[in-house]
Amino acid sequence: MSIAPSDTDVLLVVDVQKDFCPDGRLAVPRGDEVVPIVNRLAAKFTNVVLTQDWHPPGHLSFASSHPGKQPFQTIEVAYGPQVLWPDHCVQYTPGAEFREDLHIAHAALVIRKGFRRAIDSYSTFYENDRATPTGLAGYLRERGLRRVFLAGLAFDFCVRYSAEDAHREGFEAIVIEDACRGIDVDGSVAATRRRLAELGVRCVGAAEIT
Ligand code: VGL
Ligand code: ZN
Repeated sequence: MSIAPSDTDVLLVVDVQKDFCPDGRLAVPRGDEVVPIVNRLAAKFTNVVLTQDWHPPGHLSFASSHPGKQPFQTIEVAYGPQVLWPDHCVQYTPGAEFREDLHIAHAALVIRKGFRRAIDSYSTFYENDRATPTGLAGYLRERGLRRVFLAGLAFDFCVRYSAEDAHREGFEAIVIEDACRGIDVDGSVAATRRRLAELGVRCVGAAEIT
């Protein structure tokens, strides 16, 4: 099937930051491969929004903030289970920057997330407490954007939860799966595919976007 993006579509480019690419502090395997794919896709969209993981030092999602805990363990926090990560995307550090080869001059908005010390944020719509909005839904509505295409890092965390929330907020969500790469903690990639299928969120290939 081929899909031609219209003026009411938006490409949401999730967390294409140095720390999520090889040599970064939370490197997603082959994360750098999404950059040229996303650059090519973005040229087909009038509307592009970028997201940026943006944590203060000592963030609650960092294993280093919990003595005795290791990265990739899960703990209970006030809003439920939270996976612990290596320190990553710390505000103003080089790892928090977008990849230098990401070239999307017409990206209109950057949504930063995860900057409250005690709340992590995977979704670009709501933080992990599921109650604190980022404002993205309001932006999309005011601009009349109704269909959200998602690409970037990581497939099984920030892309997944952003797609789920886009759907929950009444937008049509479409994940461009080969323009994403996953971390895969405890089967999280397979769980993502199952959940998106359950919700009826389509996964397509970049070649289908014309
Ligand atoms: C992400 C884990 C922690 C992501 C962000 O962008 O998918 N994953 N912070
Ligand atoms: Zn993070």
